[in-house]
Amino acid sequence: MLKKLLIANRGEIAVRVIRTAKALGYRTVAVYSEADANALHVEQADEAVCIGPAQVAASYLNADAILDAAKKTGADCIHPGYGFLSENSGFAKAVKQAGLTFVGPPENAIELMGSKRRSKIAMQEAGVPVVPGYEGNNASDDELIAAAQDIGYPLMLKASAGGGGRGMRLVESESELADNIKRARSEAKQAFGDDELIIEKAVIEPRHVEIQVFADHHGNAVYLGERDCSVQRRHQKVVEEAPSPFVTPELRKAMGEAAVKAALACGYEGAGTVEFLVDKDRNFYFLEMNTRLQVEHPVTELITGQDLVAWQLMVAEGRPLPLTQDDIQLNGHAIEVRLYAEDPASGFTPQTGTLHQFTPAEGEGLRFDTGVRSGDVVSPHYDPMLAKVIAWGQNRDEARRRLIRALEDTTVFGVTTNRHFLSRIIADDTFGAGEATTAFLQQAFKNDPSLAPQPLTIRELALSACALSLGQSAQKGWSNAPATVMPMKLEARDETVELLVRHSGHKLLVAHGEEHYELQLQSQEPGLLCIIDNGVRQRCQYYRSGDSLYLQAFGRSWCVRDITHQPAQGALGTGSGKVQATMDGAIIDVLVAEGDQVEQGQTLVILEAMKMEHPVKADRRGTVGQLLARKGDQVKRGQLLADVQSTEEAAS
Ligand code: MV4
Repeated sequence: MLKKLLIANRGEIAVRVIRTAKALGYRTVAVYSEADANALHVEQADEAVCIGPAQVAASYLNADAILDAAKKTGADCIHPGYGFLSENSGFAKAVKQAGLTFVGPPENAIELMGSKRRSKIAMQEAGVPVVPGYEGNNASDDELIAAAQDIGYPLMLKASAGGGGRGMRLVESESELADNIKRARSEAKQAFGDDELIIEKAVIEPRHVEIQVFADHHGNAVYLGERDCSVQRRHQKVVEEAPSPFVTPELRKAMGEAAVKAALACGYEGAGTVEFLVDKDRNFYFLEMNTRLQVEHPVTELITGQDLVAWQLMVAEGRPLPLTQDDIQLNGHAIEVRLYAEDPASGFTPQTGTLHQFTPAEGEGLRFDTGVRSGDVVSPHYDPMLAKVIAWGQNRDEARRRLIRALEDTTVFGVTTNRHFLSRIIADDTFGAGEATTAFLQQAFKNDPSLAPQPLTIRELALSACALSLGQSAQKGWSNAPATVMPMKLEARDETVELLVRHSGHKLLVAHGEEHYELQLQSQEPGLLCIIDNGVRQRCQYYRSGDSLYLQAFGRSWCVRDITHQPAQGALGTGSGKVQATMDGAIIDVLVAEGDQVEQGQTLVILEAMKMEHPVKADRRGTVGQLLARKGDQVKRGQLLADVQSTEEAAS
């Protein structure tokens, strides 16, 4: 009997494995790097061992340190999670040699599946459909060129040691072949230390459909349906769902049986995933087999009602699979998205920083798998995935609706995330119709607004001003004192916006150039405002950290910085001296005369617009040269009102 499980991983997958292991009565051991000392997976494990510094090569990839930790704690089995050492046959072997149980397949299955060429030959022999191509042993350039003649174009050159899209090249015509072979070889050598290449016919706009398989020590193997992971960006999965909207019951059975054949052919044990490409005519082709539990396993769990980590542990214990193929029923639909700290509006650059607040949404059919909580720091050392957000529904649209709500209602303050990009994909019509292929993000979705910076709307600006002005007053709400106009300067992304804010009673009127917006405050509590917006009660969550304000409302989230009290321009704080009307209105007072000395920020004239009084101020210190504004004048936005000359200018 196994008693103590060491999890050789971090983040959400470590937390996920610990959850089931504890529930089944195992003691759990976490390993962690110095950067992860306070991480959730460390907190949740019964025991934890530091295995080295932040760099993965020195910690999570350090097999010796992990085996030492197992020895020190008396762990009798090791779960590798995904990534890191999970598909390293040498590690699986070392675990066994140390007298421990590896919760994963035998090392020779890992090794076979690590070679595209050898696995493809093995699958072909087992009767699993593969993409037609050429898999010569260490084929020379001439052999590859000759083979390409028979295969035809377009074709794919793939590094035998590659995987997940690395070391792969599409070749459209014969004239491009020789050059591509050269480049592919040098890339493969660089990336994998092995320049062996194979050729395949290119499948056009394929879908990525993978089958979850399980095998035990007693010769049993089953499939637990498929997952459709066609929505990918640069070979990173973005959306995963089960079942696939493209797979018919007949196709499911054919692919499932092929995947089981694949598992049996390589003496597989435990959890595995057989990846296939599916073309528009529903032909399917073996691509590769992942010899680990996958990131996207939760969608399979939600539609089968099974705990795949529990199955892995049963298999590791030498027990038979808990269900036969006929017992495995699929129920409903599940969709998972990967919530990342990254900015889709600037090329998906990873974001780092403190996660001031992270509160997963709650609701029927929702599951969050996460390794972080409020207050954690998203560091540059590791993958910036914050959580997997998974929704189950009776049908696909119910799962979609629930997932969109979950994304919109999850509070994330502190780092920019891809949540809006994700909810736009799930809501998209092409995706909704089940028509997304691996080309979806590059084609139908490539001009989506979530992929470009969007200026804040006047409504978002008004709400920002509302939250900021509440933060400043000590009492609840605004006073009933006569209306005052406050200028406010906000920085959002790269833009700076100047607002005029007036509140009276519970009303707030915000002007930005010619736009204006009215909001009414209904109630407030820390971090939450209830407002009436155009007659509709809405909620807004916010978090203030220094002069940064994070907000979330209307299904969006954004951040502004209050720079009202910072010097206008640069350290010297000097503007051009050309003082203009900030909006269309009437001059109701002129407070200075030509020749007056004025300070930067001194009010020169009062402009009335939208029933509010707006002070128009000098943007530098100096002498009022021309004064063009006269009491009673109607002025247009941008109209020159006064010219403040710097003292040096006036002297010359
Ligand atoms: C292909 C292909 C078309 N034809 N092979 C990319 C990841 C790697 N596992 C295999 N990949 C592909 N192999 C042939 N013969 C197209 C892809 C491919 C792809 C596959 C799955 C998911 C997303 C993809 C995105 C671009 C290309």
